[in-house]
Amino acid sequence: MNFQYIPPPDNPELLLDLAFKKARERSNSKKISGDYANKIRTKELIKLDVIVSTIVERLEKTIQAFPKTQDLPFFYTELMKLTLDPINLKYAIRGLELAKRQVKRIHKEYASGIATSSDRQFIETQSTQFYGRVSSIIKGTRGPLKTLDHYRKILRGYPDIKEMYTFCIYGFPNVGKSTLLNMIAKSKAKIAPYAFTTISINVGYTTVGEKRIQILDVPGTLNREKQNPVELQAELAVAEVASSIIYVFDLTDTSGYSLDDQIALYHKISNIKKTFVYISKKDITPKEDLKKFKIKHQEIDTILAEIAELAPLPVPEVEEIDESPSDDEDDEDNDNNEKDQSNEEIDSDEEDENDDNVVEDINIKKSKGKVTSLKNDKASTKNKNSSPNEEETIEPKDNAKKKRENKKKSTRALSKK
Ligand SMILES: Nc1nc2c(ncn2[C@@H]2O[C@H](COP(=O)(O)OP(=O)(O)OP(=O)(O)O)[C@@H](O)[C@H]2O)c(=O)[nH]1
Ligand SMILES: [Mg+2]
Repeated sequence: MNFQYIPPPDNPELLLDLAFKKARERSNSKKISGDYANKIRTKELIKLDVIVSTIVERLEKTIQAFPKTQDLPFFYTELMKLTLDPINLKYAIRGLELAKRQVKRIHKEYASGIATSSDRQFIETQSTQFYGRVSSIIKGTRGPLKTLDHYRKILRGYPDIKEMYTFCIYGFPNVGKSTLLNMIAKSKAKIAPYAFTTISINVGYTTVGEKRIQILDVPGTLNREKQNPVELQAELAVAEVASSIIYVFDLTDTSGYSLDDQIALYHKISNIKKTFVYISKKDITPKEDLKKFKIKHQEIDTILAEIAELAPLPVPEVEEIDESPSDDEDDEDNDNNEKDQSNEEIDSDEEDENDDNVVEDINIKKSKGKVTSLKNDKASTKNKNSSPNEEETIEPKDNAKKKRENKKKSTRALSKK
């Protein structure tokens, strides 16, 4: 799931400028026949139409660019609770929706008055009033648009987690987790000699033999009851995404965390997920400290080889047998599409009779969600695919059909994410 490409929301003044400019250009480019009153009326109606359609289109684009929390996988909704205020995000979107509906409603009101008038002065007064009201509605979206721009920047930092075998590099802050990620994945995560250099989840990839593996480098975790939202991102990644853990021990005193604390956290995590132990900073670790360390640990290549054993083989590309879906199947799909469409939100002008100036009054509410503890090993079972039958090259027709149906289902599921 990629949040990188949410465009910056419009600035209200620039949006108004754009809409008014387009309206002028469109009305000037139209050749209008008839008497003077008809010319003025038609020109003004064109302007009103263009202003409304431009504004509605741009607001809608911004609204659609933001993820709908109800459509997101659990991991991302929880990540949102830790990194931003989802209720506030909802209110900002609601602000734009209200503005959109208000603009549509006043357009209806003014356009019908202008369309039935032949009085030039009346038409011009109505148009001026319309421009004024539209301007104040759009200026009222300044708050929501600012909020959305702020959240857009946070969302851009979210990891693009793919559906594949994943392990998580976990441990205390400053022990060398990001250094290890960079070494394995040839990535460029920020590294620095202080705690909490990493405050969001970094993702990298590596290939071991035929196996492609996703790696998460998470913020450091202190072994304490009440964790802050940055630490809780690590817990969330472990609980919801990782199938196994590489726990990083720093036996030097450079990280600033005692070995006893690191051991206590290791016992906690290894009770939850399959955990491999890696010792960082060996180049500056006294040999006697290495000898004294009794917890089973391995070199990174050995760990990766063992992790690769756990990862499923890549699913081979299956050549589709050309078997067009039956009419019944087509009908069923069409029915579903129709049902989906009928569930779409329909803008209702009636429900917004008293919406004027509501945008300005939106009271931004705060609500902080929490991930309070590590969850059970859901992800490890979720991520384990059974190995494909390598000998099976040509499938019986029934299998091919089933496979196609499954593929359809999984595509639908993924496209939901
Ligand atoms: N000498 C030596 N220094 C290392 C090694 N691995 C990491 N470091 C140093 O340890 C410091 C912390 O490294 P990071 O990789 O940022 O540690 P981290 O665990 O990701 O830290 P947080 O993101 O704050 O949790 C940096 O100054 C690194 O250069 C190593 O193998 N040898
Ligand atoms: Mg780091």
